[in-house]
Amino acid sequence: MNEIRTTCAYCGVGCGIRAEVTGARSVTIRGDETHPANFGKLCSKGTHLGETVGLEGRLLHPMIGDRQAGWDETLDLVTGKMRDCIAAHGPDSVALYVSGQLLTEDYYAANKLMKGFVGSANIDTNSRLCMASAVAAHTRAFGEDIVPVTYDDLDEADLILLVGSNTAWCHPVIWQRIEAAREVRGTKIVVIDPRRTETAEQADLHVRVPPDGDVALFNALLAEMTRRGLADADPARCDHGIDPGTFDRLADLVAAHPRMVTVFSMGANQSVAGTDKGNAIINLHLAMGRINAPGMGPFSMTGQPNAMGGREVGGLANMLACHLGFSETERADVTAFWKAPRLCAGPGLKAVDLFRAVHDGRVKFLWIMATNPAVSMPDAAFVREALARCETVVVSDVIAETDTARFAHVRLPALAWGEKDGTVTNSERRISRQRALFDAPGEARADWAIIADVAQRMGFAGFDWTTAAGVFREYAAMTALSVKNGKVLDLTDKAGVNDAEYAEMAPFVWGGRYPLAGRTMRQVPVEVRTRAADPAYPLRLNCGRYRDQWHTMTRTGLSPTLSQHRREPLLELHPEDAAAAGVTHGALVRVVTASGASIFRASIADGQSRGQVFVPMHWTGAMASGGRTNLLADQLVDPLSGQPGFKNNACRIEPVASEWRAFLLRRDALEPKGLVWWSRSAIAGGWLYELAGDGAVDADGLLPFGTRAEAVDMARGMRRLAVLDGGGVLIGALHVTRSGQLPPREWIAAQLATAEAALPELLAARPSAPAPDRGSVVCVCHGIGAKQIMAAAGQGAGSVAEIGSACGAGTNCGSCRPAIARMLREWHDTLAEAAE
Ligand SMILES: Nc1nc2c(c(=O)[nH]1)N[C@H]1C(S)=C(S)[C@@H](COP(=O)(O)OP(=O)(O)OC[C@H]3O[C@@H](n4cnc5c(=O)[nH]c(N)nc54)[C@H](O)[C@@H]3O)O[C@H]1N2
Ligand SMILES: Nc1nc2c(c(=O)[nH]1)N[C@H]1C(S)=C(S)[C@@H](COP(=O)(O)OP(=O)(O)OC[C@H]3O[C@@H](n4cnc5c(=O)[nH]c(N)nc54)[C@H](O)[C@@H]3O)O[C@H]1N2
Ligand code: SF4
Ligand SMILES: [Mo]
Repeated sequence: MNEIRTTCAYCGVGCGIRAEVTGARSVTIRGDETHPANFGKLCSKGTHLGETVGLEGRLLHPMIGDRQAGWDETLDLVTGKMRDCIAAHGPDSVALYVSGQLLTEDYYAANKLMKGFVGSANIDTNSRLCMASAVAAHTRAFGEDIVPVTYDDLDEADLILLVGSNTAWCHPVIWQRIEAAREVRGTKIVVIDPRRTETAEQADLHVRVPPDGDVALFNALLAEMTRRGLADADPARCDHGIDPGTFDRLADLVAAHPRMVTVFSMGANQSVAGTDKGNAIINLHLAMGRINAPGMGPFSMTGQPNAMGGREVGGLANMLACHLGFSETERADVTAFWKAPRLCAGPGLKAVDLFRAVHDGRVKFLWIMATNPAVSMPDAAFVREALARCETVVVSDVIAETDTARFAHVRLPALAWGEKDGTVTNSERRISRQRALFDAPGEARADWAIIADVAQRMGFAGFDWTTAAGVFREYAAMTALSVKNGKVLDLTDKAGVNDAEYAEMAPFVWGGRYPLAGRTMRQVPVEVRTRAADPAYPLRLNCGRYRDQWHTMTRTGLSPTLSQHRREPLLELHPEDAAAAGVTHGALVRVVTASGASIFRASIADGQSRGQVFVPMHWTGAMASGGRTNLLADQLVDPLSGQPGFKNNACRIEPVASEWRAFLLRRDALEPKGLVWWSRSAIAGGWLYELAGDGAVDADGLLPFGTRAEAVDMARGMRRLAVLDGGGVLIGALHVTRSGQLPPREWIAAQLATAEAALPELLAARPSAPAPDRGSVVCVCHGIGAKQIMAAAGQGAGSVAEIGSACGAGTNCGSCRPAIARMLREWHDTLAEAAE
């Protein structure tokens, strides 16, 4: 048995995994019970990582335009363009845009190349869209970017405030840990979020804060605690817009529980007041002395697997490596350590400004690594225009066709999770190893090795590492400079690890459990700031994540299992807003902002507050014609951190009409043209498309070639087609209606690539002897549907655990347990109503 311990590819929880390699490209995944981040647990995404290690869609060779080229030719080209650009236009005409999905070793190499040798700090990271406000808040309050808690503090807290965090979906293993604390010690959970998420549903108290109302809320809390003699501060009282009863309950909870952890993530950071939100939270902890002791502290949770590692090695344009700034001494120290010929003089351009500089031609050479800015940056149409104008765009990715890769002059194939080898740092400052499970496919190479190769071709010394361990040792040794400059970050005891020790290195936390104990900490005055109202765009547009999708879906979008949870990008809205706009549940709706417009499927949900709508961030041009959230987001940023205010744009909505609607099954993907709407979703053996259009339906263009059967049902306005290959295997199906209802998709989708169903069944999209309808899938691990769960409830299963014993749902990764709890509550409410 070939079992390898590694770390999950996805979120900042940083779960340890035991991977058993079972074949050339197959692996069995389970949680590592010895890893201190997760003690064996994994969420749905981690559990199903094995589905994403295939080579489908991978970029396996260097590409110049559409031509496959050798590494030498390609890197000579990249180096030549970079050198010419620097010679003709100076170092600042070159930029790197990198990512928290790089390993620390990759990040270190990229940062050293740009800041030390190209001589420009124009290297920024997608963490600018994610953590930059928390970094700025930490730096203002603590003098260094330090997270002052570890996961142990969650176990030992009596009160946990979750601010702008849908923890049950985005950090599910942390959520399970919080729930365990509630079971063990009765920890109270408060969710501060404008909408009722699955996390909020599970909380003891849900505070529906108005969009960007957090600074006012935390100031008001601080004032109230001061009034009660529990805090020492002088904040201005301000109107917080929370109903008085809820505010009093929150204040009572805060007053009663000194062991309080305040977790914050994107609802705090992604705001034009993101830095002040972080400091408002930290201020409360400082004023109440709730920091540097068990079970208490402000806790900015990281999003990406290595967001924290990137912060350590200086991935952000406004820092040097190892938490150092740009003072004379710090610059001199770094220059000496790197033997840097021309260290950058000061901060470089932050992401939004960086793409502006690409747009107006100041930056002419852009190298993008491990991020998909054509989708994930705000004002995506502007970003695409910038990419299209740029003289040289180099993209290092693991996937061949991303929305960003379409603009690349050169594409460099990088090692993916499962092949790469190095370290990542999670939310609690824990450094863990990611280890390779498979050999490098095709000609793919480690990101750090590609960067080092370019640096050496440029003639720069100090890039002759031969292993990831070599890069890590150099970084660890460099933290002597942070120590010298009075910082906490210190890995110098790892600077001497040999290759074997590095290979075996066990997870460890740097900075210890209370890294700020004994250090100076300050309360920072914060300002209530929000966006101006605009009568043309009366609704607030909020956005965020789905439980089973990761960012721009380049990997999770390929998983049939993970795609079951949400197949389409939905616009969630309050029933009264829907009625006012003439939008019905399940219909298409156009969202319009000052920046752009995009179409979504409407989902009327009372979890949304009146006047606010919610959309997912995930869908790309490769997956749908609509659902393009960042066409809607503007370029407004927090003035201190430069982080975009993604969560609060102004919009209006309008219904979208189409003459027909359809679904389509196919083995391989295509991008339909000329439709009102399309989106696709992975199913076993192919893709399920949802379509809407006007005029004639181009069945020939949509369906593959094969033996075709067709049925037309005039009465119901339906046309149904099925395509079989020579062996009777279903290779395509198209069901169109101009007036009626389309049948449910899951049964017929399961027939794709099989020869099990009879033609009349395929044309009806249901089996002749119908199997019991399991309803929409809730538990993706065991494939248990809503109707099966309700049936178990009907037979007396009264708790999530009892549902698990009855039908298995929720017993594997546990990501669906909040959804089951909600269903049980709704079931009991219905029973109670019926009894009245
Ligand atoms: N399933 C899944 N998990 C992920 C990811 C993923 O793509 N998919 N990505 C990872 C990454 S990189 C990140 S950064 C994290 C993000 O993790 P989260 O921050 O939990 O995720 P989001 O859904 O973006 O936003 C969280 C919540 O902020 C709320 N919010 C919006 N405006 C406000 C406001 O003004 N105040 C408050 N208090 N709340 C507000 C939203 O309603 C939303 O419920 O998730 C990580 N984990
Ligand atoms: N509207 C809106 N927009 C948002 C957000 C939001 O909440 N709302 N959230 C923001 C946040 S917090 C984040 S973190 C960003 C995320 O946004 P992105 O970083 O753009 O999202 P990903 O899809 O994770 O892109 C990662 C890319 O790197 C590739 N990749 C994966 N591993 C490797 C590797 O090892 N090497 C290389 N070279 N490539 C690799 C993947 O194939 C993929 O193309 O989105 C931001 N944008
Ligand atoms: S919580 Fe889930 S996605 Fe995050 S690291 Fe753990 S298994 Fe991976
Ligand atoms: Mo993120």
